[in-house]
Order: sequence, then C-alpha cells, then structure tokens
Amino acid sequence: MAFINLEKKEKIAVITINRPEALNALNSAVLDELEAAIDSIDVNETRALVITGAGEKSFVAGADIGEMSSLSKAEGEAFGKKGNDIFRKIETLPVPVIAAINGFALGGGCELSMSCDIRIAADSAIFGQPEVGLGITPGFGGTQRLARIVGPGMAKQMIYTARNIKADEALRIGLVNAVYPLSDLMAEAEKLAGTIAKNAPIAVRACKKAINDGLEAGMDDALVIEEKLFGGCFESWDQKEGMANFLRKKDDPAKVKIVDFKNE
Ligand code: CO8
Repeated sequence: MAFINLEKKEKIAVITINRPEALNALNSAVLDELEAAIDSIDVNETRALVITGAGEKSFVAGADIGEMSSLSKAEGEAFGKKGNDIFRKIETLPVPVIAAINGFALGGGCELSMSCDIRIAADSAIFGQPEVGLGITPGFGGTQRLARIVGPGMAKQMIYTARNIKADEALRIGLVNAVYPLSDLMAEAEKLAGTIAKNAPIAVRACKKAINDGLEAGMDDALVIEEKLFGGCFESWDQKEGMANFLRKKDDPAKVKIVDFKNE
C-alpha cells in the first residue's frame, strides 16, 4: 500500500497513515487503503490496534481539500458516506483501537481519532473542526461524535468557531485521555495496547460492544445488552481459567500466575 503502513507486533497492530507531504490528509486513495488495512486485521489474533500518522507534524490534517473542492452535492454526500462507513468500521471493530495523535488532528483527522476507543496525544498535537471556515460541515462523524465525547456545548463551540485547540485543552475537555512528549507517544500507545492485550480478549471485546451499543440505547435496554454480553463470557476457557486462577491464588498466594488468555 502506498499510503498506509500496517505493522504487527505480537498481539498488537499499528496502522500508520503515511502521506506526510500532505500532512497525511485523507483523499479517496488513503481512505481505500485505510479500509483495506482495517479489513485485513485478524480480530482473533490482534488484541489491540494503534492508529497514528507518519512524521512529527501531523496525525491527519483533514480530508483532502483539493479533492473535495470540486465535488457536487451528490458527490459530497457520497464522500461523507465513504468516510463515515470506514470510521464506523473502526468504531465497531471487535478490537480496542487507540489513536496516538502525533500532531495536527483537524477535520477528518479529529473525526478519525474520535472513531477510536481511546485517544492519547503528543503535547504538540492540535485539534479542531475547521469545516465551517471552508463552507462545509464536519462530514466524517464530527457533529455526532464530538458532541458525545465532550458534550454538546463544547462541541458546538469548537465546531461553530472553527477554533483549534492545543493538547492541554483537549485533555481538559476530555477529548484525549493523556498527553505525552512526542518522543514518548508511540511507546506509551504500545504500552497501553500491551496492557489491554494481556486481558481476556472475549471479555474486552464484549466490553467494547456493551459500552458502544449501550450508549445508543435507553438505560433499561442498555442493561439488557450488558447482561447478554456478560452471560456470553461464561463457559469460555478464558472465564474458567481467569476465575480459577483467582481462587487458586486465594487458596495459596504462591500459586499466583499470569493467565495466558486464549480467546476461546
Ligand atoms: N488537504 C489537502 N492538503 C493538505 C491538507 C488538507 N486537509 N492539509 C495540509 N495539506 C497540504 C498543504 O496543501 C501543503 O501542501 P503543499 O506543500 O503541496 O503546498 C502541505 O500539506 C503542508 O501544509 P502547509 O504548508 O499548509 O503546512 P503548515 O504547517 O503551514 O500548516 C496546517 C499546517 C495548519 C495544518 C494547514 O496545512 C491547514 O490548515 N490544513 C488544512 C486543515 C483543514 O482545514 N482540515 C480540514 C479539512 S475539511 C475536513 O476534513 C472535512 C472532513 C469531512 C469531509 C466530508 C466530505 C463531504
């Protein structure tokens, strides 16, 4: 692939969007390759995915403005759908996804990061939804996900003003979970991915689905979603061994071990 690097490091996969000459802006070719990379992830082998941008300046500086500039209404809608479908695949991928935001995360870049489960950023990162300054709305889920993540008031302020914010403000409003020096960002992302990867994958996957699906439902229905996913973990090797390990440990602390969960 020309614009996407996909690296596998044991149980962790790392996708790097690699179009640094355009600050990793998302044109159709980049989006197609991103989708192919997501489709190629073996969700039974991979326990966490990290998405980042190539270079030291930009995560993704948005959708490609040159490519968008001459779109018709119908083509604009289709381009929005293309991005939305791919980002929804990321959001619903049965594996946790961490965005390691190494610089500009503007427009479609901020939207890509918001389709990930967890966002961590370099202290040099800049976030924003500059679309209204270009005469369009956010079109890859920004109006929906930003409001859900930081609340409607702050989302509306960011979107209506098109004002960029720095990493420390993104941290303060809950858009990112943590901020690190750029030089530490990937190590921190992989450490976080590694911590997730040690836990029972069936359970982690069920938690992702319970949180995502539950947020779209009323509380009564959301709790039923949780009950079913909770029940679905039982009788698995991972549940039996995870609990047996705790009971062995209680019986004799010397018997403590780290369970090598099997995803079965
Ligand atoms: N699209 C295309 N090319 C870009 C983009 C972009 N979004 N961002 C940067 N580039 C290119 C520049 O054109 C430049 O190319 P060249 O060297 O050939 O002139 C190169 O990257 C380097 O950029 P700059 O020289 O501008 O670098 P600076 O450090 O001076 O500035 C900025 C960095 C501030 C990030 C600046 O490049 C910028 O403002 N970029 C645009 C950011 C933006 O507005 N992004 C939002 C785009 S709209 C969007 O994402 C909507 C998503 C939903 C789409 C729905 C479809 C219907």
